[in-house]
Amino acid sequence: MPITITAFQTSPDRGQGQARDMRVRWALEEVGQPYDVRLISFDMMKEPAHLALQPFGQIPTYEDGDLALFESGAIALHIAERHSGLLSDDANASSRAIAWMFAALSTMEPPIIERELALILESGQSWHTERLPLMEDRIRDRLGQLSGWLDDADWLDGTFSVGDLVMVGVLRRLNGSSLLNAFPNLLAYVARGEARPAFKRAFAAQLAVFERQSAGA
Ligand code: GTB
Repeated sequence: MPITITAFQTSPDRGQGQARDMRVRWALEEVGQPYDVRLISFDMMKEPAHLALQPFGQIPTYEDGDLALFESGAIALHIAERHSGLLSDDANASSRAIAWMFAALSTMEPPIIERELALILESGQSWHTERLPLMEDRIRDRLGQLSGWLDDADWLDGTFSVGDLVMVGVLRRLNGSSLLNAFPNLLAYVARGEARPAFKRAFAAQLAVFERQSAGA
């Protein structure tokens, strides 16, 4: 049985690759592992069969033989640990790459998601216009720190790693906002990630789901 992941049956972002199956697809493409995708609806995500795989009723999940995983970061790390290409053979470099993966998920992503949720769910609130700039300042602070670290390097710690893969995925959540524009090196960093053949294959695969849907297939 091939590796099987889950993804949205109906892509809410119209194929922009913003859902978290994208980082799992990208990691699998980087290490050259074929995979199947089980597309599921929002209703299916809340059914017992899916909740047994993902306790919060979300995508993505990952199944390989008798192993079932949830949480895109844990899945990306598992793929990186089992296959070569996303972690260095040097133990210290590998640990630093994992630190960057955690930095992406627990330092960079939360304020970005908080802003997204505020835009979607709180725009009607009286305090929204006051709160939004505060949230954006918090994101800018983090982007400034990250930009300072990256400087003119291609990747966060030497060669491309799972840390970069997850970080680029997180920064892509800012596409459509102007927040990255003040940081040309981060714009170039995201573009470098998106230029990788494995990213392109992953992106095309999830876009194809949207295009099939739109064509009514
Ligand atoms: N921490 C988990 C992980 O990293 O795996 C979070 C998983 C998660 O948030 N999954 C979302 C989900 O299943 C999809 S990715 N949501 C359904 C639910 O909770 O009921 C988040 C997402 C959704 C939509 C867009 N978009 O339209 O642009 C972007 C990202």
